[in-house]
Amino acid sequence: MAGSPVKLESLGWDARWEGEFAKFRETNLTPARVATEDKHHYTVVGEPGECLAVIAGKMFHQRQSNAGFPKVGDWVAVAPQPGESKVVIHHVLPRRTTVARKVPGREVEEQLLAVNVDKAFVVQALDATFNLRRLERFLVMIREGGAEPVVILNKADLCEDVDARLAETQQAAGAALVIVVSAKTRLGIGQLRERITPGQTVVFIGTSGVGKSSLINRLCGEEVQPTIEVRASDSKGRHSTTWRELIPLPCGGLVIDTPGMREFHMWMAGDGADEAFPDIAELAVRCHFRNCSHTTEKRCALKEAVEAGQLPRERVESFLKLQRELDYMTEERRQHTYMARKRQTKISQNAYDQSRQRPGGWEETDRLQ
Ligand SMILES: Nc1nc2c(ncn2[C@@H]2O[C@H](COP(=O)(O)OP(=O)(O)OP(=O)(O)O)[C@@H](O)[C@H]2O)c(=O)[nH]1
Ligand SMILES: [Mg+2]
Ligand SMILES: [Zn+2]
Repeated sequence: MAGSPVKLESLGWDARWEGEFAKFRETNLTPARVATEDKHHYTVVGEPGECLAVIAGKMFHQRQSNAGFPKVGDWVAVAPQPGESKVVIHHVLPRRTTVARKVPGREVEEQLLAVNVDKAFVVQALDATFNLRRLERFLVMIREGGAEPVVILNKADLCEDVDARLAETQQAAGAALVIVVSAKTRLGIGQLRERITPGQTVVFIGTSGVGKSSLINRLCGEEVQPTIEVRASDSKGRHSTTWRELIPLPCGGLVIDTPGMREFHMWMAGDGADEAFPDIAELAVRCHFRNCSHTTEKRCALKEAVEAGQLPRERVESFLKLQRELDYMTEERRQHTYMARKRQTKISQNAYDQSRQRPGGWEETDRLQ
């Protein structure tokens, strides 16, 4: 590795990571964190500094899915290659948190946007693109993966009624903190900085043009990330950030910039929806029927709250829509795993048959799996 020496603690390393890494130390591997990824080419940063990295052939073949590849934010075990400046990644430490979505298009596969982040800053712009329903989707996604969401309302300079927007957002955000900022006037930047303590990792997510990179530049005190002017006509930006990258802040802490997302589908299904909608989860236990679908049933606490004006109708609709999507994904994924297992069994069976006919046949078929 090359560059100036870096303390692992400043990258988020702690006693728990050290404990998990102990077995790799015995085999002379060293820890490093993935800073950038680009089609299986990586930069990692560890004690000696930053360097290029490739993944070990064995790891390439043994992974179960794309999620098995190292991602920005991962802690990995690396080995130097004699006579080369690149290192080889041999293992990825188990992830503490993930931020994931379903890959765009029809495939049922998870796409990891960032891993091992303590917090996720969900950025929305206080302009024509402001959308509470979209915010709710992001919050569900983050809660599912275990990171703490913080809602950032940027471009306050463009908004006439910040207080009203803040109140609406606070209701949609549940327990998540909401911070109003402007990358342009620097309003609230200090508050943002205070939320990122040394050793912590924060990912910025949100649609293209909301100002993620502009805010990161403000936090860094210099232009480290490129930004592009948005079209005034529809407030939409062209994508200016094209990769994910782990960036150290001068005041300690690390941020991950991500490209804006156009398409966003739920991936995991767990308690994320309930956690992102605590007001609804709390009310729903009062429905008369335990398995109330909150649509046609009588004595539904959600419907009553909407009628009494205590809960916005759109919020309930948004919750039900997300719930349906999550249920659908769970079912799709169940089918997907079932099919994959079936294929696997078939391959093993063929391999077994062949190995009986041909001595030493296992070696060749091992590669198939
Ligand atoms: N008026 C105003 N404009 C802002 C503010 N923050 C960012 N912008 C502008 O919004 C545009 C998009 O900003 P970026 O930081 O590139 O947005 P991004 O979220 O990183 O976009 P992608 O990288 O495409 O996902 C740029 O023209 C910025 O100058 C703000 O607080 N107020
Ligand atoms: Mg950007
Ligand atoms: Zn109900």
